[in-house]
Amino acid sequence: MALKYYHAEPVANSLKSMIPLKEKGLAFESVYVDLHKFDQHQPWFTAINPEGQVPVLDHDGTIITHTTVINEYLEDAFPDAQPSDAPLRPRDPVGAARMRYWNKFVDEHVMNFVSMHGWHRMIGVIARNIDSGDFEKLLENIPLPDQRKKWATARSGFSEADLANATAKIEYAVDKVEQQLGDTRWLAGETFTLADINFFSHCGMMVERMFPDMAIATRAPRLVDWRERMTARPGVAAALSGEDRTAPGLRTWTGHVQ
Ligand SMILES: N[C@@H](CCC(=O)N[C@@H](CS)C(=O)NCC(=O)O)C(=O)O
Repeated sequence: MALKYYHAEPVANSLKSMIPLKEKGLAFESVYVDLHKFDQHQPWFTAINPEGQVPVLDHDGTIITHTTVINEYLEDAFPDAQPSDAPLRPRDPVGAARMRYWNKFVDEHVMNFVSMHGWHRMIGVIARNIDSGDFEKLLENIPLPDQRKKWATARSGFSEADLANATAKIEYAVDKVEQQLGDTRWLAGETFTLADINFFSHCGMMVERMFPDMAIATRAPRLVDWRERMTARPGVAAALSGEDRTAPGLRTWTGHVQ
């Protein structure tokens, strides 16, 4: 059995599938894909993932992409490799449904909105530093039309209306999580699941640093406590300790390394 994980910095999607790998104690080869050098759009990488995005899981030559799919795949392929407290996907149908409900919420209503702010602050700076001709060439290499548009928009800047809408979505998500954590210890119930990993990777980890105006400490104290319980887990800590090659001045987004 050979697992290979292609990933960038331990943040957002790259972090999201790294955590289950570590939590499950699976041995894997780590392949760093340098997004700052646009490795993800190079032919060697698009031969592996034609969509030109990280992360990618290679299991004995089978390629699995998209983090929510990768994380459920790991549950199906390695059901016996689990943290000592509980499986990452509840074994009962109701628990699994609750986990998937939160995954759907994060995938559809959180991920892209946090990402827009991240791109606005970080990718925008990177994109504006590329000369015009070179930038057009870079766009030609991007396989997904939506990602091509996102790169172009990052260069010119996202509109204030889009950014405000994204902030409102994130505030809604923070309040929803805070309320849920009043009812259950973890997002999908009494045990830590892939749902916690999803929200943490996209929003929970860096929300204060990205949005100081939200005053998370007073607005969402249960979220702060939940995050402390997450980062105390050895699997999560191991995933977070991966290398971050982001230039220090651009770390408002990745933020976990000072
Ligand atoms: N839906 C995909 C999204 C993957 C994604 O957005 N990856 C980002 C990194 S967090 C990426 O590769 N960005 C580089 C680019 O699009 O050029 C997943 O869940 O894996």
